[in-house]
Amino acid sequence: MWNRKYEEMDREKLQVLQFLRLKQTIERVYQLVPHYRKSFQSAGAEPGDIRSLADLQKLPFTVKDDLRDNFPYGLFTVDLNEVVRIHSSSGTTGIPTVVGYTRKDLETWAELMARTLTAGGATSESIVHIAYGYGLFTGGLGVHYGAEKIGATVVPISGGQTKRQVKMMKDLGTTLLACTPSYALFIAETIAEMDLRPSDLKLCSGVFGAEPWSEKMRQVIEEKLQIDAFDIYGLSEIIGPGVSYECTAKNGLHLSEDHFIPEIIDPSTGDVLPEGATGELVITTISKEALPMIRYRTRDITNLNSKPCACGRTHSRMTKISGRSDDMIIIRGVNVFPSQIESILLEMGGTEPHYQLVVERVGSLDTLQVLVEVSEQLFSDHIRGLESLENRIHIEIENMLGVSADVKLVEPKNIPRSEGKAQRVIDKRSL
Ligand code: DLL
Repeated sequence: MWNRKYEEMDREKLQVLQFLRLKQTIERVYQLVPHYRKSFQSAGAEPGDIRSLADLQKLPFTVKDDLRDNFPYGLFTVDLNEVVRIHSSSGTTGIPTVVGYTRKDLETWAELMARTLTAGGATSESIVHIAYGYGLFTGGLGVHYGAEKIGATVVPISGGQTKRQVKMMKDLGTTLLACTPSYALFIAETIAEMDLRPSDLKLCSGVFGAEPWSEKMRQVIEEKLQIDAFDIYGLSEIIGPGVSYECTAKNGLHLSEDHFIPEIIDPSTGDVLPEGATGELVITTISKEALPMIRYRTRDITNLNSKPCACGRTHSRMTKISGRSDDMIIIRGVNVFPSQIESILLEMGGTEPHYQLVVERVGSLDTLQVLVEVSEQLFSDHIRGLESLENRIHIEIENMLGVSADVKLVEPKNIPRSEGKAQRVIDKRSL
């Protein structure tokens, strides 16, 4: 564990700390950010009304559009001369949003990433290969500063040139890989293409995140790379990676509650749900300086559990993100998350973890096409085998999710590979 004092803090003490930090944060945004003052006032709330952690519910939510409306610096609580770094959220639509960090924010972020990487097996002896993109995306630099804080040896390779990446990992004796889960698979394929085996490398573990991935996908990655794969979660608006991370129990991601207060809400009504219920994760930052966030709606779907964990950490665990409320595809009224289809595809056998969902509207009817790659071996077998697999997947999706999908098996290596976040859904309805 990187920081026993905080990671194992008694929950009662933790709540006292949270309340103190929350009060300071609320005063700060109320005094310094016109947007928050206005939104608190229209909700009829003042900082003095927050007398317990539960009172947080009296405050309004913050959403992505608030960042856009106040672009670029409108929600910052410090002068620009105190801001030492800018990152940007990876959203591809609409006006971009930027986030800022003071020097202290960068220290907090490095601390959180040191916890994350330590939980994922890193020590000062590790050689950490960072294939998350460097730049405005928070993945590369976020992991970078955490790994340096631990004293690990950092290889800041960023994404791309996958064969060169494999060669570097082999030559340098890399022990820990950090990238998106889809890129980890691409790296695994490339290792095989280069006629290498996982045992030719010294990789022991990997910290993967920035996109949803199923439990089944973890098994595939662990098997193909012969490593322990850990899920790490975060978002730029809150700090970047380092918001929550898996420990060796691999039974939920510990959310650093000494810096963030999580809530789960019903995404349609905004009501706060009881512990254990699945809904949208809302986060309030309680230590950030440049850009504190009050009740930020992440759009990510998960649930929380504050029961003790086998690892000794006391911070609540969130289950793996099942999807984003805005990534959820609604096919003829049925809500479908790409990760549900991913699980079905990987359960089947004969398919590879490379797939795409194409949604179209024909007349007034939504159609869902599932494109999935088959394994080399199956592809070279009899054509009838392919047809029967298509049928079985079709039936399974219909049984499990209640939607009928047109399943199309495609040749190995025909679905585009990604070096960052994979694009799983192509929704032609909104084009
Ligand atoms: O993706 C930060 C990050 C970098 C996290 C590297 C982990 C590793 P954004 O680009 O702002 O930040 O995207 C944030 O990505 O709201 C989720 O929808 C999704 N996401 C991030 N981590 C996970 C994960 C980074 N482990 C958005 N599982 C979030 C599922 C994830 N989704």
